[in-house]
Amino acid sequence: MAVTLPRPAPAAPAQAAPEYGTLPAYHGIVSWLTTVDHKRIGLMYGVSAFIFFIVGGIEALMIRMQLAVPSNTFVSPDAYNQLFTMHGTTMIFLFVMPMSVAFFNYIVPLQIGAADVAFPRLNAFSFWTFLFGAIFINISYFFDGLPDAGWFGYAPLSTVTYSPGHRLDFWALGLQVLGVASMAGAFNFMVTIINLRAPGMTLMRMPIFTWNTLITSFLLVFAFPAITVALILLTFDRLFGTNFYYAPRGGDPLLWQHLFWIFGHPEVYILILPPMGMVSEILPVFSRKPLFGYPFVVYATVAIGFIGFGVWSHHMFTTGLGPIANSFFAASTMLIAVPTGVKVFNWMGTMWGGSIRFTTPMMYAIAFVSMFTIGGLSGVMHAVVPIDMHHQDSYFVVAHFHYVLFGGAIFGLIGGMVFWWPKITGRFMDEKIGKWAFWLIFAGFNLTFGPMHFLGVDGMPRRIYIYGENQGWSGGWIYNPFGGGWQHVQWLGWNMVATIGAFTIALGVAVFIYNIYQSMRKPKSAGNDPWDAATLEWSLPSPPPIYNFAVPPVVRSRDAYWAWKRRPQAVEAGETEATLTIAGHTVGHAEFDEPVTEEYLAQEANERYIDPRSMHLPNPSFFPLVCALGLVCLAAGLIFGYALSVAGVLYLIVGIGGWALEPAS
Ligand code: HEM
Ligand SMILES: [Cu+2]
Repeated sequence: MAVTLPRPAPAAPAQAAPEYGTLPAYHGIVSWLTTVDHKRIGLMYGVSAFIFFIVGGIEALMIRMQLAVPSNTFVSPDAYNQLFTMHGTTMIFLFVMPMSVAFFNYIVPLQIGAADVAFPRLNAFSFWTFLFGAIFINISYFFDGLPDAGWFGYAPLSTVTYSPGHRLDFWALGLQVLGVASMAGAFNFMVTIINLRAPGMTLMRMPIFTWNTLITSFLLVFAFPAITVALILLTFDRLFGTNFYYAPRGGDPLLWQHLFWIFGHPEVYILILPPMGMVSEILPVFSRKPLFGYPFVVYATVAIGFIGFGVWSHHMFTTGLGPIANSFFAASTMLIAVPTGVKVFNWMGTMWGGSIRFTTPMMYAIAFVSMFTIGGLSGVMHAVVPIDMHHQDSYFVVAHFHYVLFGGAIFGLIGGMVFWWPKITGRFMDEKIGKWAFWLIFAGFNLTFGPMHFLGVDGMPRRIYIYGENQGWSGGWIYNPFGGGWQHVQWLGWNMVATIGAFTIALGVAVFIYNIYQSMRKPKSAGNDPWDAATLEWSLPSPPPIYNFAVPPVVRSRDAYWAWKRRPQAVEAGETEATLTIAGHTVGHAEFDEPVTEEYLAQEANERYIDPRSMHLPNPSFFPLVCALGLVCLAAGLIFGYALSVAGVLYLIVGIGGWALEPAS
């Protein structure tokens, strides 16, 4: 029978974390260096990624400063190459990916009712390896200058012939180190999600963000080997005199493009699936309706994961692959738009007929759906080969991928930050300041990247540092009320508009950061479940205790926590199987006659803190940090001298040995 509830169950009262919230083993900074707690690792990922967001953003602002007006001399051509290369590399590998991993870490174990990830020390190793790899790429600034061959490092630009010095060595080796971090993390989350789910949480009862994490992990594991091979060959070409990529000596630059894009296209799904998962959590909560067509969203995501490996050559239509290959990749690319479109309709179906609350996270989620759709549509345009011949390397492409990466990924990630902020910090962000930040970022985003569509079809190529007055990418009319009337000025034009937009985004991000700052000064008053949310992490105190769940949660339906909050009514109804509904929409089915009923009800214990000393927890460890250091020294030695590599190997031996021999708990 159906049990309909007019209002959600009341949130549990706010409760301050008691003194024993942390374990005694280490204190202060050492406790962070040795932590294996997935929540702390998630926080460290999040903070580092956000810092790199600011770095990548400053690089973007410098690019836009240079391009604001024709014949500008704000930066040199060499600096410009470094700026766009490091802007792309930073945003992709050092911001969007690790920020998603921050949420995998913090949220996924809580969503599936686990005590931690499957391999807590491996998780710490992933983080330190990421951090050291990220710093390694950036310190090239102090030696030879920053990498400058574009984020996809095309050969032969990346060969020693065109890029002597060590810039590209820092880039290739640094990405290699980051790859190790990604692979270790991906295996960890695959094992965690497959093995550590709470009793009763079948795959089709799994929260949708966890589903996206699982699929993203598979994509990482299958995509990264391709770039690993590509980078090994590049490093051998550059350091050991082999010749894989340099055509005049018989190498094949197209080999690089194939290897890179076999990784690169799945990579764009690695970037977008986690934010899609976040949006798929946010929309139901603030529409007070379960995700519309949950199985279709899951299957569509799986389908995207598979087809994503069969479209890579759409980045290479202009390389002369021939009509057969071009037709195949055009068709496969258009095919992938189908499951993507399915998801867009599911998100709209979720909002349809819901009682929508326009909170800040919801605004970002709606912005995600609409802006991502614009970017997706221009993507389908590139799939048409003769059209792509014109788009290739123009600002139309820059507009396209920023609509998916910024309008999609970034809006999803910021929405996720605001959504889970009360869970992670116990505090609220201010809604009013949050809306100011949202509208500034949203308006700035469209001002920046909308005009790039026009510049692109007007023929403005990407990766140019300068353009002339007479090329048609500048110049506009302005009205002077003090005489002269309408006047034509050279400094005005779509490029100037884009630059003003970029600074508007920066202002919005500054307001967002202020919101974080003022929120951290407020008391922890968020309570366990401020949004009346659907998944298990919201059953815990905010911030969650170090051990996560006092009793293992028992899952009886999809949207487990929504169902659990409605259990008294379902039990009262005296039925063995109840259909739980919110605002007329089915949340889940709960079978209350199973022998675990007692345990199901015992979950109340999870709403409070208990003494963590009564819980079994993994020990902190120094060895993940030691191993990560060893790995980065090994890589750095190829540039700075082999003695450093030898030291790195010794570190690794000590690290792995100690890791193997120390007691895990
Ligand atoms: C603050 C907002 C941003 C602005 C103003 C901005 C601006 C730009 C501009 C003007 C370019 C083209 C440079 C050129 O071709 O000469 C560019 C390239 C690029 N951007 Fe952004 N961007 C922003 C945010 C992002 C984000 C959030 C991402 C990814 C998540 C991203 C990823 C990229 C990539 C991959 C490239 C290509 C780099 C290359 O050609 O090697 N950008 N950006
Ligand atoms: Cu692609």
